[in-house]
Amino acid sequence: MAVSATLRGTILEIMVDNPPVNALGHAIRKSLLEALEAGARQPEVEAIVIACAGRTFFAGADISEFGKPPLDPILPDLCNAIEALGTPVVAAIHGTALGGGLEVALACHYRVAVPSARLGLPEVKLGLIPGAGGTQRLPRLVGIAAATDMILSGDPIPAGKAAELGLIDHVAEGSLIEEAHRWAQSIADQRPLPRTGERPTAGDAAAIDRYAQAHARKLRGQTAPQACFEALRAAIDLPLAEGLATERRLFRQLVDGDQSAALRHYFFAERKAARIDGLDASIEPLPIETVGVIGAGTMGAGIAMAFLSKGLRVVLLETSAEALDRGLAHIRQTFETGVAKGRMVQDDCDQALARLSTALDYAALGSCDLIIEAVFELMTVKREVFARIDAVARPGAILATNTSYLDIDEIAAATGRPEYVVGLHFFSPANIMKLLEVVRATRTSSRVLATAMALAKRIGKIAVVAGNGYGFIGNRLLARRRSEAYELLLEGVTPWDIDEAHVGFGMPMGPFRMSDLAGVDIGWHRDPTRVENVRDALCAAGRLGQKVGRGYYDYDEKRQAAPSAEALAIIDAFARSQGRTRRDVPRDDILERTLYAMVDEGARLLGEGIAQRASDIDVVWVNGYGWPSYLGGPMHWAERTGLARIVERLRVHGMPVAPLLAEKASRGERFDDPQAA
Ligand code: T1G
Repeated sequence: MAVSATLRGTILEIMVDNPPVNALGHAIRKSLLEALEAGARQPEVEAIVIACAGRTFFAGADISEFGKPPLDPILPDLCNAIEALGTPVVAAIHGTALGGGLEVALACHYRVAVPSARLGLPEVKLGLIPGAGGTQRLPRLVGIAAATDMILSGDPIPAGKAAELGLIDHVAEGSLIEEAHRWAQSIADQRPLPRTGERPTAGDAAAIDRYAQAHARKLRGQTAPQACFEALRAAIDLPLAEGLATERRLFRQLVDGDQSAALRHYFFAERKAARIDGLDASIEPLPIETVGVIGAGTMGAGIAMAFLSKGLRVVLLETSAEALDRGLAHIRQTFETGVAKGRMVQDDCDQALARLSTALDYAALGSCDLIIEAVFELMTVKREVFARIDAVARPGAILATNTSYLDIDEIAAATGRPEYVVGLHFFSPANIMKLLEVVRATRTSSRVLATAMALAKRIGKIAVVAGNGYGFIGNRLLARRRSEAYELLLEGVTPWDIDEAHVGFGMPMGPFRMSDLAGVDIGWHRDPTRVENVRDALCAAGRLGQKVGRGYYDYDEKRQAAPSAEALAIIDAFARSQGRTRRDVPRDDILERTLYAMVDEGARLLGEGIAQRASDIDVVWVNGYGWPSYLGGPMHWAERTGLARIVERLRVHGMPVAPLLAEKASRGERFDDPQAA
């Protein structure tokens, strides 16, 4: 029984068991309401406790039900029914009471939670607002300021903070169920039952305005946050019933909109990425406790921190004591800043540093379970390092490369154990960025691959499997966008026009500001006499990017960017040297030429089997490159734009169309639809 009711003395205990997260799907809502109403009719029942089995209290509505016709009882009605019951109801909270789960708890008359519980309204992360009373009941319980923070950030708060705010009535230090029952017994005859409290006062609206102003940039382009603000204002201006009606109207608008569809797509895409098609799920990952990191530069230090902060031991190897000292200083400084900013507790910082050892001799890596290199991106260097790793690594150790685009088969061939070689492409800063491309080379064994995926989850990374092709997934689309952007430069479009078009689309920055930030000279052959493209021309003129104060843009001492007349002159001169004529390019064409090219490249990745599924490509570009999550990722966005339209526009621009893209477009199919026979 997913919902069972058991009378213990005069307390009716309703236990919900709907793995994996007790989502409030239709069947649960129906059974829960029936059990509550039946319990309230029993004269011997003095109070009711609602609890959940498994790892968590209700973690929200069932997201997979959105986009389908709502089935009664809808969650708002269930919550209103709970609040209106004549019998007191106590919510017993553990795990993560999120979204509709917290809204059910808010409708209960009392809330008891264990110290480790977390409570939140993450709907805004799905392009929604709390749609079952949260925008009206939470402000009445904890005040507008705290409610605004919770609803607009979507981040959960710990039980202790919830108790301070009055969101929960009692923190259960012992058995949750027993203490919930004791609480229920203690309030069973208290009347009147606590109802949703007083409306916040009009003066509280200032807290909403303050939040909106402080987060304007982060919330730009998104519809749900604006709806959250409107619903919170309704909590101040309107009686509860009218406020709930406003919330319902706003929720319905959002749930039928593109942005929520994109964010819900992304929610499931991120979880689907963890699955490797065709890999036996029963494979036991290899044990990984000590990791060798070769290279203590920005990348190596970041990778070391990614493992250290999650409890693993690290042996950090460099070629000189000075390089090691620099790496250690970077790691220590980063952890201590984390402590100062409250992101890390001192004890964890101390323990992480205690798990770090350093070495100058490869022999020190002999006991490592996994060894990863983050050395210079040159094949000869990588192969030499791998040969040295192979000579000292213990049998069964995994040998990983952090290369961002080199051929991993060629690197693996430098060892006698290619089946233990895998790509772990971290994104800088590796201790912060959640994306990890796990690259399976031709000989990588299934167990090594399964181990890499399990390790990624353990260190809190979002792993996406890629095949061993140039640029894997993320950088392959980046390279295609960059080549189209270069073409536009040669036709007379300025770098700033291209960047502005991308920022207007929702990207955090455009391709040329990004190039200046990363370094225009990444991958440059360093021969100023060899000018084969715009990038070479800029590098030859010493315009290497923000780090030298000039690239595509000029930078002042505060690193503020300004369009550069000199850079434009260099671009124009190179274009003329190529016999290119300038022409007016409509603004819409800028995005079509660059973004549709990325979609075309994504289709090629699918056709070549480099990406398992289109949604994986979305996860990579949302997480690693800043594609707006409320647009779902390039492939989801392409499907919503219309694949046939994209094919037609690519052809108008005289650009190539991948066979898979043309085929899906002609059949009216989505990329991940099963391959038609
Ligand atoms: N609905 C449906 N499936 C869900 C789900 C949900 N709410 N939450 C998780 N799952 C699935 C997930 O897809 C995965 O499936 C499995 O459960 C384990 O999840 C009206 C409108 C609870 C913190 O946004 O944040 O209520 O891949 O891998 O890392 O106002 O899941 O195994 O097949 O993430 O331990 C609001 C979303 C909904 C919470 C657990 N609630 N979930 O994390 O496991 S909208 C949320 C999470 C709403 C009301 C509104 C996390 C978690 P599979 P997992 P985890």
